[in-house]
Amino acid sequence: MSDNQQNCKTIPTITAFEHSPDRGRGLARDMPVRWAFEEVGQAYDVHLVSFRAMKQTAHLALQPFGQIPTYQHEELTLCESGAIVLHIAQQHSGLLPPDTNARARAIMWMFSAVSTMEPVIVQREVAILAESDRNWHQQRLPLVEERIDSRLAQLSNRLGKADWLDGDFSAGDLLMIQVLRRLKSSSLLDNYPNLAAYVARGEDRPAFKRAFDAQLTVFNNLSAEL
Ligand code: GTB
Repeated sequence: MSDNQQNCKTIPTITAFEHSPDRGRGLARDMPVRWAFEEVGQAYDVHLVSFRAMKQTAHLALQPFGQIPTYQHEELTLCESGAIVLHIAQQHSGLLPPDTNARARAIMWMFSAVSTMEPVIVQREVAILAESDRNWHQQRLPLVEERIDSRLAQLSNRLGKADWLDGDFSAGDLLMIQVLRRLKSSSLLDNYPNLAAYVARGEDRPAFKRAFDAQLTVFNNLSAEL
């Protein structure tokens, strides 16, 4: 192997929407992965995929559910944005604390984001995007929003006046903030100024801004082509 080959490190490749339905608002799940890469200073490539390609054999081999994002680096292929963020956080310093117990708690918050907060928030999106023509929609939406509100109240109580959920900013905050960002087009965060400020603090991080700009560039380039 030449010196050149030895020094040549490969970089991970992720997949993202070619045409993101969020129109560059950074709500699709490549966003937390991009953000994690930016936080730890890891360069990455992005392979853009169409909705059609996501359902075809080549992509299904990477992501059995036909979704984005995926992660590929050397021998490793991953899907699930939470698992990808965890892998990045474990490979680099900066997103998980070195202390064993603090690290376990940061990982706990990652799970809280994707398994306790996100499902109720996704239910609201499903209600609005896929169920608005059902005759029970007007009854269901307030119920879904009450469930979200209850989770927000609990999270708000726990966060209190702290900047982050447990000490320094961690991958737990990254995923939690990304999940809460999905409520920004609603008024649901208005009753919880500490959560709104928490989201704003996350969005103010230089790494968030770089990740956001990168995904926005995909949308802007697409718009320029049309
Ligand atoms: N649990 C998986 C993960 O975390 O990686 C979920 C992945 C997922 O839902 N991916 C979506 C997808 O590929 C994109 S992010 N959907 C295509 C399909 O299922 O056919 C979800 C998303 C889409 C659009 C918006 N938006 O427009 O605001 C926000 C979030």
